[in-house]
Amino acid sequence: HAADANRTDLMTITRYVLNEQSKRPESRGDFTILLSHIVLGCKFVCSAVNKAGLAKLIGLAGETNVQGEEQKKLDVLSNEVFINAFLSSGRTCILVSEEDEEATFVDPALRGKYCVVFDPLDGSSNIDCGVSIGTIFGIYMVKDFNNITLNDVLQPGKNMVAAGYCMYGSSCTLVLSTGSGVNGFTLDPSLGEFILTHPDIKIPKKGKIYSVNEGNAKNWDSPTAKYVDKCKFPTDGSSPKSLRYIGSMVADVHRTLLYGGIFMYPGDKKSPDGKLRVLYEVFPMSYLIEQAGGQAFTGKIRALDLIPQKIHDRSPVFLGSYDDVEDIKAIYTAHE
Ligand code: AHM
Ligand code: MG
Repeated sequence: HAADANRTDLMTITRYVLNEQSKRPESRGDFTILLSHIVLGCKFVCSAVNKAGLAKLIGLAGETNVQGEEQKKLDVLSNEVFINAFLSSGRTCILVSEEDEEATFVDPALRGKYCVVFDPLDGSSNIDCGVSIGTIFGIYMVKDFNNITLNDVLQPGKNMVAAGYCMYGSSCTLVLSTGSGVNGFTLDPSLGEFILTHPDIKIPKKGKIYSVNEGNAKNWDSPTAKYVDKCKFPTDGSSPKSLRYIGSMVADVHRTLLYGGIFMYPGDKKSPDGKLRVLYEVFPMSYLIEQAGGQAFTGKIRALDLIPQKIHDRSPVFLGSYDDVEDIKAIYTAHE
Protein backbone atom coordinates (compact mmCIF):
# COMPACT_ATOMS: atom_id res chain seq x y z
CA HIS A 1 0.00 0.00 0.00
CA ALA A 2 1.23 3.47 -0.94
CA ALA A 3 -0.16 4.72 2.37
CA ASP A 4 1.85 2.27 4.42
CA ALA A 5 4.50 4.33 6.19
CA ASN A 6 6.51 1.18 6.90
CA ARG A 7 6.85 -0.03 3.33
CA THR A 8 9.60 -2.55 3.07
CA ASP A 9 9.30 -3.65 -0.56
CA LEU A 10 10.83 -0.74 -2.46
CA MET A 11 10.88 -0.25 -6.21
CA THR A 12 14.31 1.28 -6.69
CA ILE A 13 15.31 2.65 -10.08
CA THR A 14 17.77 -0.21 -10.62
CA ARG A 15 15.12 -2.79 -9.81
CA TYR A 16 12.68 -1.04 -12.12
CA VAL A 17 15.07 -0.91 -15.06
CA LEU A 18 16.18 -4.51 -14.50
CA ASN A 19 12.51 -5.56 -14.68
CA GLU A 20 12.01 -3.54 -17.84
CA GLN A 21 15.12 -4.89 -19.52
CA SER A 22 14.31 -8.49 -18.65
CA LYS A 23 11.29 -8.17 -20.97
CA ARG A 24 13.70 -7.60 -23.86
CA PRO A 25 15.35 -10.85 -24.91
CA GLU A 26 18.29 -9.05 -26.56
CA SER A 27 19.11 -7.15 -23.37
CA ARG A 28 22.50 -8.00 -21.84
CA GLY A 29 22.36 -5.64 -18.88
CA ASP A 30 24.47 -2.91 -20.51
CA PHE A 31 21.76 -0.29 -20.20
CA THR A 32 21.24 -1.09 -16.54
CA ILE A 33 24.96 -0.62 -15.93
CA LEU A 34 25.01 2.69 -17.81
CA LEU A 35 21.99 3.86 -15.84
CA SER A 36 23.59 3.00 -12.52
CA HIS A 37 26.48 5.28 -13.48
CA ILE A 38 24.05 8.08 -14.36
CA VAL A 39 22.42 7.59 -10.96
CA LEU A 40 25.82 7.86 -9.27
CA GLY A 41 26.49 11.14 -11.11
CA CYS A 42 23.10 12.52 -10.07
CA LYS A 43 23.69 11.66 -6.40
CA PHE A 44 27.14 13.26 -6.48
CA VAL A 45 25.84 16.47 -8.09
CA CYS A 46 22.80 16.53 -5.80
CA SER A 47 25.06 16.48 -2.77
CA ALA A 48 27.35 19.15 -4.25
CA VAL A 49 24.38 21.40 -5.10
CA ASN A 50 22.98 21.01 -1.58
CA LYS A 51 26.30 22.06 -0.09
CA ALA A 52 26.74 25.03 -2.45
CA GLY A 53 24.95 27.56 -0.24
CA LEU A 54 26.80 26.39 2.84
CA ALA A 55 30.17 26.54 1.13
CA LYS A 56 29.46 30.15 0.29
CA LEU A 57 28.41 31.06 3.83
CA ILE A 58 31.56 29.69 5.36
CA GLY A 59 33.63 31.37 2.70
CA LEU A 60 34.80 28.49 0.53
CA ALA A 61 33.59 29.59 -2.87
CA GLY A 62 36.12 31.21 -5.14
CA GLU A 63 38.84 30.74 -2.54
CA THR A 64 41.77 28.40 -2.77
CA ASN A 65 41.75 25.29 -0.60
CA VAL A 66 44.63 23.86 1.40
CA GLN A 67 46.23 22.30 -1.65
CA GLY A 68 46.21 25.71 -3.30
CA GLU A 69 43.60 24.54 -5.81
CA GLU A 70 40.82 26.87 -6.64
CA GLN A 71 37.32 25.72 -5.72
CA LYS A 72 35.67 24.33 -8.82
CA LYS A 73 32.57 25.96 -10.16
CA LEU A 74 29.58 23.61 -9.80
CA ASP A 75 28.94 23.31 -13.54
CA VAL A 76 32.56 22.39 -14.22
CA LEU A 77 32.53 19.92 -11.32
CA SER A 78 29.26 18.35 -12.53
CA ASN A 79 30.68 17.91 -16.01
CA GLU A 80 33.72 16.08 -14.63
CA VAL A 81 31.52 13.89 -12.45
CA PHE A 82 29.37 12.75 -15.37
CA ILE A 83 32.25 12.34 -17.84
CA ASN A 84 34.04 10.11 -15.31
CA ALA A 85 30.87 8.16 -14.59
CA PHE A 86 30.24 7.52 -18.30
CA LEU A 87 33.85 6.56 -19.05
CA SER A 88 34.07 4.18 -16.11
CA SER A 89 30.76 2.54 -17.04
CA GLY A 90 32.55 0.99 -20.01
CA ARG A 91 29.27 1.26 -21.91
CA THR A 92 29.72 4.50 -23.89
CA CYS A 93 31.52 5.46 -27.09
CA ILE A 94 30.69 9.14 -27.72
CA LEU A 95 29.93 11.82 -25.13
CA VAL A 96 28.54 15.24 -25.97
CA SER A 97 28.36 17.73 -23.11
CA GLU A 98 27.14 21.31 -23.08
CA GLU A 99 30.35 22.15 -21.24
CA ASP A 100 32.72 20.81 -23.90
CA GLU A 101 33.11 22.32 -27.32
CA GLU A 102 34.11 19.02 -28.92
CA ALA A 103 32.56 15.57 -28.57
CA THR A 104 34.59 13.03 -26.59
CA PHE A 105 35.35 9.77 -28.38
CA VAL A 106 35.87 7.14 -25.72
CA ASP A 107 39.13 5.20 -25.66
CA PRO A 108 38.66 1.75 -27.31
CA ALA A 109 39.55 -0.03 -24.07
CA LEU A 110 36.58 1.59 -22.29
CA ARG A 111 34.17 1.57 -25.18
CA GLY A 112 30.54 0.41 -25.23
CA LYS A 113 27.61 0.83 -27.60
CA TYR A 114 25.85 3.89 -26.17
CA CYS A 115 26.27 7.55 -27.11
CA VAL A 116 25.30 10.02 -24.39
CA VAL A 117 24.40 13.69 -24.93
CA PHE A 118 23.95 15.73 -21.77
CA ASP A 119 23.83 19.06 -20.01
CA PRO A 120 25.52 18.32 -16.67
CA LEU A 121 24.05 21.30 -14.81
CA ASP A 122 21.40 23.25 -16.65
CA GLY A 123 20.20 26.56 -15.28
CA SER A 124 23.42 27.14 -13.36
CA SER A 125 22.81 30.91 -13.27
CA ASN A 126 20.15 30.03 -10.67
CA ILE A 127 22.53 28.33 -8.22
CA ASP A 128 23.26 31.33 -6.02
CA CYS A 129 19.62 31.98 -5.16
CA GLY A 130 18.72 28.36 -4.44
CA VAL A 131 16.37 27.82 -7.39
CA SER A 132 15.99 24.28 -8.74
CA ILE A 133 18.48 23.24 -11.41
CA GLY A 134 19.08 19.94 -13.13
CA THR A 135 20.96 17.48 -15.33
CA ILE A 136 19.47 16.55 -18.72
CA PHE A 137 20.53 13.51 -20.77
CA GLY A 138 19.68 11.60 -23.93
CA ILE A 139 21.00 8.24 -25.11
CA TYR A 140 21.51 6.87 -28.62
CA MET A 141 22.74 3.45 -29.66
CA VAL A 142 25.78 3.50 -31.95
CA LYS A 143 24.97 2.32 -35.50
CA ASP A 144 28.14 0.41 -36.29
CA PHE A 145 30.38 -0.39 -33.35
CA ASN A 146 33.37 -0.80 -35.69
CA ASN A 147 32.91 2.59 -37.29
CA ILE A 148 32.01 5.19 -34.69
CA THR A 149 31.49 8.68 -36.13
CA LEU A 150 29.93 11.98 -35.12
CA ASN A 151 26.90 11.02 -37.22
CA ASP A 152 25.99 8.61 -34.43
CA VAL A 153 24.94 11.62 -32.36
CA LEU A 154 23.77 13.86 -35.21
CA GLN A 155 20.55 11.87 -35.34
CA PRO A 156 16.93 12.97 -34.92
CA GLY A 157 15.68 12.83 -31.35
CA LYS A 158 13.11 10.17 -32.19
CA ASN A 159 16.04 7.71 -32.51
CA MET A 160 16.99 8.09 -28.84
CA VAL A 161 16.68 4.87 -26.85
CA ALA A 162 16.27 6.72 -23.56
CA ALA A 163 16.15 10.23 -22.13
CA GLY A 164 15.73 11.82 -18.74
CA TYR A 165 16.56 14.55 -16.30
CA CYS A 166 17.40 14.87 -12.65
CA MET A 167 16.07 17.89 -10.81
CA TYR A 168 17.97 19.20 -7.81
CA GLY A 169 15.13 20.92 -5.99
CA SER A 170 13.42 20.66 -2.63
CA SER A 171 13.85 16.98 -3.33
CA CYS A 172 16.03 15.23 -5.89
CA THR A 173 13.86 13.73 -8.64
CA LEU A 174 14.96 11.62 -11.58
CA VAL A 175 12.53 11.35 -14.50
CA LEU A 176 13.28 8.67 -17.08
CA SER A 177 11.88 7.17 -20.25
CA THR A 178 13.29 4.18 -22.09
CA GLY A 179 10.72 4.47 -24.85
CA SER A 180 7.69 2.98 -23.10
CA GLY A 181 6.24 5.69 -20.90
CA VAL A 182 7.74 8.00 -18.30
CA ASN A 183 8.52 7.28 -14.65
CA GLY A 184 9.67 9.53 -11.82
CA PHE A 185 11.96 8.45 -8.98
CA THR A 186 12.74 10.43 -5.83
CA LEU A 187 16.00 10.14 -3.95
CA ASP A 188 15.52 8.84 -0.43
CA PRO A 189 18.55 10.47 1.22
CA SER A 190 18.52 8.06 4.14
CA LEU A 191 18.87 5.07 1.79
CA GLY A 192 20.78 6.79 -1.00
CA GLU A 193 18.37 5.16 -3.45
CA PHE A 194 15.98 6.57 -6.05
CA ILE A 195 12.50 5.14 -5.34
CA LEU A 196 9.66 4.99 -7.85
CA THR A 197 7.30 7.75 -6.70
CA HIS A 198 5.66 8.85 -9.97
CA PRO A 199 4.79 5.72 -11.97
CA ASP A 200 3.64 6.12 -15.58
CA ILE A 201 3.46 9.93 -15.73
CA LYS A 202 0.84 11.24 -18.17
CA ILE A 203 0.73 14.94 -18.99
CA PRO A 204 -2.78 16.46 -18.72
CA LYS A 205 -4.37 16.76 -22.19
CA LYS A 206 -4.79 20.50 -21.69
CA GLY A 207 -3.27 22.84 -19.11
CA LYS A 208 -3.89 26.18 -17.44
CA ILE A 209 -0.31 27.45 -17.49
CA TYR A 210 1.95 29.02 -20.10
CA SER A 211 5.67 29.40 -19.50
CA VAL A 212 7.91 31.73 -21.50
CA ASN A 213 10.41 34.55 -21.01
CA GLU A 214 8.09 37.46 -21.78
CA GLY A 215 10.99 39.89 -21.53
CA ASN A 216 11.79 38.86 -25.10
CA ALA A 217 8.31 39.77 -26.41
CA LYS A 218 9.60 42.82 -28.30
CA ASN A 219 11.45 40.54 -30.71
CA TRP A 220 8.96 37.66 -31.06
CA ASP A 221 7.56 36.59 -34.43
CA SER A 222 3.84 37.12 -34.93
CA PRO A 223 2.64 33.50 -34.26
CA THR A 224 4.35 33.45 -30.86
CA ALA A 225 2.99 36.91 -30.03
CA LYS A 226 -0.49 35.89 -31.16
CA TYR A 227 -0.43 32.68 -29.11
CA VAL A 228 0.71 34.39 -25.91
CA ASP A 229 -1.93 37.06 -26.42
CA LYS A 230 -4.52 34.29 -26.68
CA CYS A 231 -3.27 32.79 -23.39
CA LYS A 232 -3.96 36.13 -21.69
CA PHE A 233 -7.08 37.23 -23.56
CA PRO A 234 -8.85 34.05 -24.72
CA THR A 235 -11.61 34.68 -27.27
CA ASP A 236 -13.36 31.31 -26.90
CA GLY A 237 -14.89 31.98 -23.49
CA SER A 238 -12.22 30.00 -21.59
CA SER A 239 -10.31 31.43 -18.61
CA PRO A 240 -6.93 33.10 -19.16
CA LYS A 241 -3.92 30.89 -18.45
CA SER A 242 -1.55 31.56 -15.54
CA LEU A 243 2.06 32.48 -16.24
CA ARG A 244 4.84 30.51 -14.54
CA TYR A 245 8.46 30.90 -15.58
CA ILE A 246 11.33 29.77 -13.42
CA GLY A 247 14.05 30.24 -16.02
CA SER A 248 15.45 26.81 -15.29
CA MET A 249 14.40 24.39 -18.00
CA VAL A 250 14.34 21.25 -15.89
CA ALA A 251 12.06 22.88 -13.31
CA ASP A 252 9.81 24.48 -15.94
CA VAL A 253 9.48 21.22 -17.88
CA HIS A 254 8.95 19.18 -14.71
CA ARG A 255 6.02 21.40 -13.73
CA THR A 256 4.65 21.22 -17.28
CA LEU A 257 4.85 17.41 -17.22
CA LEU A 258 2.98 17.16 -13.91
CA TYR A 259 0.49 20.04 -14.14
CA GLY A 260 0.13 20.43 -17.90
CA GLY A 261 0.27 23.56 -20.03
CA ILE A 262 2.93 24.78 -22.42
CA PHE A 263 6.60 25.66 -22.09
CA MET A 264 8.21 27.60 -24.88
CA TYR A 265 11.52 29.06 -25.88
CA PRO A 266 10.72 30.60 -29.24
CA GLY A 267 13.10 32.02 -31.79
CA ASP A 268 13.05 35.78 -32.11
CA LYS A 269 14.49 38.54 -34.27
CA LYS A 270 17.72 38.58 -32.28
CA SER A 271 18.08 34.79 -31.98
CA PRO A 272 16.13 33.07 -34.77
CA ASP A 273 16.99 29.64 -33.33
CA GLY A 274 16.08 30.56 -29.77
CA LYS A 275 18.42 29.63 -26.95
CA LEU A 276 17.98 25.96 -26.13
CA ARG A 277 20.30 23.30 -27.54
CA VAL A 278 18.85 20.63 -29.77
CA LEU A 279 20.82 17.58 -28.67
CA TYR A 280 20.85 17.78 -24.92
CA GLU A 281 17.98 20.18 -24.05
CA VAL A 282 15.28 20.12 -26.75
CA PHE A 283 15.52 16.41 -27.66
CA PRO A 284 15.48 14.75 -24.23
CA MET A 285 12.67 17.01 -22.98
CA SER A 286 10.63 16.53 -26.18
CA TYR A 287 11.14 12.77 -25.91
CA LEU A 288 9.82 12.72 -22.33
CA ILE A 289 6.86 14.99 -23.17
CA GLU A 290 5.85 12.79 -26.12
CA GLN A 291 6.27 9.64 -24.06
CA ALA A 292 3.90 11.20 -21.49
CA GLY A 293 1.28 11.90 -24.16
CA GLY A 294 2.13 15.52 -25.02
CA GLN A 295 3.71 17.14 -28.06
CA ALA A 296 6.85 19.11 -28.92
CA PHE A 297 7.01 21.46 -31.92
CA THR A 298 9.72 23.74 -33.32
CA GLY A 299 7.42 26.25 -35.01
CA LYS A 300 7.86 24.26 -38.22
CA ILE A 301 8.05 20.53 -37.49
CA ARG A 302 7.83 17.89 -34.76
CA ALA A 303 10.86 18.61 -32.58
CA LEU A 304 12.02 14.97 -32.54
CA ASP A 305 12.25 14.97 -36.36
CA LEU A 306 14.98 17.63 -36.38
CA ILE A 307 18.34 16.48 -37.70
CA PRO A 308 21.09 18.44 -35.93
CA GLN A 309 23.93 19.60 -38.18
CA LYS A 310 26.33 20.42 -35.35
CA ILE A 311 26.45 19.10 -31.80
CA HIS A 312 25.65 22.48 -30.20
CA ASP A 313 22.85 23.54 -32.58
CA ARG A 314 19.88 25.40 -31.14
CA SER A 315 16.18 25.32 -31.99
CA PRO A 316 13.00 27.07 -30.93
CA VAL A 317 10.71 24.74 -28.99
CA PHE A 318 7.08 24.68 -27.86
CA LEU A 319 6.31 21.67 -25.69
CA GLY A 320 3.62 20.46 -23.33
CA SER A 321 0.00 19.33 -23.21
CA TYR A 322 -1.32 17.83 -26.44
CA ASP A 323 -4.13 20.36 -26.93
CA ASP A 324 -2.05 23.41 -26.04
CA VAL A 325 0.69 22.52 -28.52
CA GLU A 326 -2.05 21.80 -31.08
CA ASP A 327 -3.16 25.45 -30.67
CA ILE A 328 0.26 26.91 -31.40
CA LYS A 329 0.72 24.53 -34.34
CA ALA A 330 -2.53 25.82 -35.83
CA ILE A 331 -1.36 29.43 -35.49
CA TYR A 332 1.99 28.69 -37.18
CA THR A 333 0.32 26.71 -39.97
CA ALA A 334 -2.18 29.51 -40.65
CA HIS A 335 0.71 31.98 -40.77
CA GLU A 336 2.67 30.11 -43.48
P1 AHM B 1 22.14 27.38 -19.54
O1 AHM B 1 22.35 26.09 -20.25
O2 AHM B 1 23.19 28.42 -19.83
O3 AHM B 1 21.90 27.19 -18.08
O4 AHM B 1 20.83 28.04 -20.18
C1 AHM B 1 19.67 27.27 -20.30
C2 AHM B 1 18.59 27.85 -19.44
C3 AHM B 1 17.39 26.96 -19.34
O5 AHM B 1 17.43 26.19 -18.17
C4 AHM B 1 16.26 27.92 -19.30
O6 AHM B 1 15.06 27.36 -19.85
C5 AHM B 1 16.74 29.07 -20.11
O7 AHM B 1 18.14 29.03 -20.03
C6 AHM B 1 16.26 30.40 -19.63
O8 AHM B 1 16.73 31.39 -20.47
P2 AHM B 1 16.31 32.93 -20.29
O9 AHM B 1 17.03 33.40 -19.08
O10 AHM B 1 16.77 33.57 -21.57
O11 AHM B 1 14.81 32.98 -20.15
MG1 MG C 1 21.87 24.28 -20.49
